[in-house]
Amino acid sequence: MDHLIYFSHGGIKYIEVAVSAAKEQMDLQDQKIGIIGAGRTGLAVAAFCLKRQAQVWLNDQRNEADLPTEVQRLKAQGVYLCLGTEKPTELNTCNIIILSPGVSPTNDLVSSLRAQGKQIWGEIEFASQFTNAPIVAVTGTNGKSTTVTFIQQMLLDGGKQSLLGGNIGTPFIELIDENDSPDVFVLELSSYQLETIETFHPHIAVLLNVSPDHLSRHQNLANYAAAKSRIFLNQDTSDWSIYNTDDPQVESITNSSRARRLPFSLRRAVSPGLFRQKQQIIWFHEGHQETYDLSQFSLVGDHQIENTMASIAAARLMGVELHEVQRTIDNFAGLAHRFEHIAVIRGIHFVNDSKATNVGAAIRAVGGVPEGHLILLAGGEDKGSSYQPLKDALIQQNAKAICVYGEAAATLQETFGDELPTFRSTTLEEAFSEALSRAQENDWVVLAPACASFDQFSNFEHRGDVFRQLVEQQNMEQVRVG
Ligand code: UMA
Ligand code: ADP
Repeated sequence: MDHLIYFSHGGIKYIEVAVSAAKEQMDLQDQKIGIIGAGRTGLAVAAFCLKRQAQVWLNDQRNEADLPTEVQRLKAQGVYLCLGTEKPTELNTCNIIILSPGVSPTNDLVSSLRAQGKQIWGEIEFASQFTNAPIVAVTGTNGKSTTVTFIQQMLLDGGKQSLLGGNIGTPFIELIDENDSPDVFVLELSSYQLETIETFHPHIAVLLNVSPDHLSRHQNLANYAAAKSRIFLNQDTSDWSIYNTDDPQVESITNSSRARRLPFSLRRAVSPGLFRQKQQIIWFHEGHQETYDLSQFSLVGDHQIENTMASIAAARLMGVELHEVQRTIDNFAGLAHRFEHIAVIRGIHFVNDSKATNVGAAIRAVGGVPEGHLILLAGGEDKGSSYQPLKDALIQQNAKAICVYGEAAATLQETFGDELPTFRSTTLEEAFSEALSRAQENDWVVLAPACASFDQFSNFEHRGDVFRQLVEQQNMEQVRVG
């Protein structure tokens, strides 16, 4: 950063990042740019490059008929299509290649282009070349979307002009307008996106947690954690690394950061750092203390306190006033499909946690329910990690029933069946009926699948919506929650 403005509020000094000197931006005019992946990212990159008079080739493994209709509009505007994995020879003529996050940088096509000496860029790295605005970046296996949304809301409530994007849905490149820079970008970053960054430099980087996920892409936990650690790669002593000190993987990754380290903990009082004390969050910072009240906070679960601590630190370090942060905490409603308490019907609670697409998130859901009352719906597309830690959590919770379904059903039944009451179905609908037939007053029927949704649904939102419909179809007296 080129210069920083210091100001003081309530005894604690905060930094506000001033606009740094203009980066020398890449000139795309007449550049030959190849884009791999014609999903949300690829289409946004193509539109961005086209607007800057580049020649654009768009590659996808899918056939033209299967691609989004937006592709036809781009084609009409001059984007060339070169489809298939076998013979996209047109990419050989490009000097810059940009990868969508879902494209592995080590696949055969990318490897062959790299061997030809092409410049290979990930979309986040590429987009970051076109802006000087400060960036708050958040990664972790779970909690990213909730945390970036929370931070964004705090910034907006604090009067900061901020834009939200990345893995949460809007590609970073789509947020870039060289003529209108926001005060701050808030970016959710996946391991796929971080894997290909080289100079990307967030002023504030948040690492929430690391547990096994996406192992089919990264092969093992060490590679996955290494991809996550890149969020700190280019930070320096003027930056901040906010991290969960309770998570040993996170703690060891963050040791390598050159930025100022700001831990948060649920388990102990950290100083400097943030921690929970009864119904409050305390922040010790440079010899001073701030206190945040949680009595109006509506989200359920310890993990939401972790997300809140990270969000408070990020927003305050970006200059939002304490009382504005407190107001956001009091009003934040969270996101759909994340431990969403849908209804209580005849005393039975129904929770939609469809976004619990991995074992780590499902364990948090299990921990959010009264002991002895959990009926879990789990299953879907297997992601290659062990279900044993979930089994341990279910045993500890004395779970009443586990209703498994989908592609992973056999593996789940094999893991749980010897020690837990496990019932196997084919579809979510059948598993739901199974769950209902066992549920009694004060029980909690929780959809926390620990798996991806793609075997039976278009995405986790679709799966959560189907679950909600199943709940709503119950011909019972409903008492709405909240
Ligand atoms: N494709 C290829 N070759 C490949 C792989 C994919 O041609 O080797 C093509 C597919 O046929 C498809 C296109 O690439 O047409 C899809 O590209 P993509 O998978 O990168 O997806 P996008 O639509 O560009 O969305 C991506 C993120 N997707 C993934 O990382 C898989 C979105 O995160 C993100 O919201 C979006 O960019 C904007 O930044 C989604 C996701 O599931 C929600 N993320 C994973 C997660 O959260 O667990 C990491
Ligand atoms: P992400 O964007 O990382 O997938 P979300 O905020 O969408 O994160 O939440 C995904 C899942 O993880 C949900 O099941 C949610 O209840 C759970 N979750 C949210 N925050 C955390 C956290 N800090 N630790 C563990 N699980 C979490």
